[in-house]
Amino acid sequence: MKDILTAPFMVEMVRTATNMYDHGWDERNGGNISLLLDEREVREYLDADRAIRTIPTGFAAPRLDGQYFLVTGTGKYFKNVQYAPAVNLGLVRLTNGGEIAELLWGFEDGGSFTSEFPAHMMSHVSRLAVDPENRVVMHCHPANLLAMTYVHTLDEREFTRTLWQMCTECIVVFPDGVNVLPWMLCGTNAIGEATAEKMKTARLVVWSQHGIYGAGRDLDEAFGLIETAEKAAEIYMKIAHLPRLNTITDEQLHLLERRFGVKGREGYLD
Ligand code: 2HA
Ligand code: ZN
Repeated sequence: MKDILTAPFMVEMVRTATNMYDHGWDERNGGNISLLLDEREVREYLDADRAIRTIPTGFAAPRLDGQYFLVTGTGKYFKNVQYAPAVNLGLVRLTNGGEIAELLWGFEDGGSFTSEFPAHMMSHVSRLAVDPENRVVMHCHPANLLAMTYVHTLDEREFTRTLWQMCTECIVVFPDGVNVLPWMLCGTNAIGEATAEKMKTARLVVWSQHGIYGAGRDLDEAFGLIETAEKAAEIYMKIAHLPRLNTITDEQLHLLERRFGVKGREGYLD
């Protein structure tokens, strides 16, 4: 059996959590990541038939029955993931239609998966229906996107258009746009269901006055989506209070669509 700490999925997870912390997106215990794994790669590193303990999830997700996830722990600090992965991360397999998580590795201090596990798992279901290659759901608290939800309309078309106008690359990176939830109580099945619904039409979902969710085929894609949206929000927060003399026009956004072979969300460009 190979050492799981050397597994490419583990190395990448630790690097990503560290990088997110270094970006200031995950203060204290803020943020969470879940990474869908292949059974074949998991079995290279552990005996997947021996559960350390079982943890009820509190929701059903039949689509995910038998699936393996590497996930950050509740109350755990991203800052510490690199120093103690086996305490701050856990590897679980969902069984009983998603109602039970079998812990196969990690959470060594008796811990459990993130409080946002419902939002993560329900979002995986939504994204897998759109893109069978989706593997990652990521949540964090980037300051400028949060700030923007205090001063910008939460209308999804307007929110997306503003971000597209802030950096030339935005429409290329997230042509599907950014969906937005109003403030809701976090850690509940209700916000999980609402997030998953929004994940059907975009890989980025803003939680107003809280943070953002990103989804992607790998950790780099999810990270890069959030990174790009956060950069755009930063520029917006630098200029929102100033007279705007120039912008990226819809005509120019159409030029970008053609040049890069992407299509902005239906009805979002004039
Ligand atoms: O504590 O970010 O949304 C982790 C969170 C909750
Ligand atoms: Zn959060």
